Amino acid sequence: MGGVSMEIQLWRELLAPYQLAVDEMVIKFQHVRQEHLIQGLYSPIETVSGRVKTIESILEKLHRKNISMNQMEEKIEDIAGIRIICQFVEDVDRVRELIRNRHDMKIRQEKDYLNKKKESGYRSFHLIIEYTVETIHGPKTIPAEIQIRTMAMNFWATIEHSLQYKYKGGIPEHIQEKLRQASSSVDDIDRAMSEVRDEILDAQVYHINKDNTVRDILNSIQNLYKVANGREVDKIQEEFYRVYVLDDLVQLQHFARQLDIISESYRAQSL
Ligand code: 0O2
Repeated sequence: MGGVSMEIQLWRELLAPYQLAVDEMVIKFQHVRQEHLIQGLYSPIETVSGRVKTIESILEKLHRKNISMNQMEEKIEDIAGIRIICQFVEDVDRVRELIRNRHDMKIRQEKDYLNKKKESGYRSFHLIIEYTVETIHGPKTIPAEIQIRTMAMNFWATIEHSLQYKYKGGIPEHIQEKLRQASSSVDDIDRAMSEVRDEILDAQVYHINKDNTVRDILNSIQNLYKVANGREVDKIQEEFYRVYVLDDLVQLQHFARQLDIISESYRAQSL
């Protein structure tokens, strides 16, 4: 193997466990969201994403912080990065609590840029955690950075990050000032949204429950077609549409229970 491709191969090997950690954690947090929805609960997690820091960005950070290559794995804690986006500021604490209660992630450090925003106007809550992956050489514990922020904060951070890229860290002062103003507008939006959070939560929980109930009903009807008389199931289907258009969750849930009883009786007959 030549020098350059050898180096790339080494990087690839070095970063592999970090990629595994990112993939696993993204799946795990997506399932936290799923679990809430399946149980008809509001999820404090809206979306999850993850990335392994690029080699270029790692090298830049080593240089900026005067860290040697062999200290990299120990000193650079955001090679594996997870981003959790919430709808409301209040959800950030709930996600922290969820993480604190897990046994597969150990919190090493918390950085509260949520209550103490950075000079730039950046707001987010960061957790540095330790996470163990199983590799072909055995278990490996690595640090990872979890950023938790609202959709509005993420909007700001995404745009500001691309400007940092454009100006290579030297964003002109008048643009920095605009960004700080925009950051306080983001705070206003988050505050305004928090004031209607209860209303929004009610509406969302209603929809989650309605979706779950409708899905259950349609599943039962489909199963009934296999065991019951077709005309009878057609009638049940019509009755379902009648209840469905009433747009009343209590009636829908009542219908679902009735349907359960019918399905149960067919199951008993078939035994
Ligand atoms: P990437 O991969 O491009 O996002 P550092 O700020 O890196 O010198 P530290 O202590 O390592 O210091 O980390 P810190 O301050 O907790 O933040 C690390 C990450 O938070 C950054 O990663 C950004 O993703 C995000 N971040 C921090 N400050 C800002 C900011 O002012 N604006 C935006 N948009 N994001 C910020 P990197 O290293 O930039 O890498």
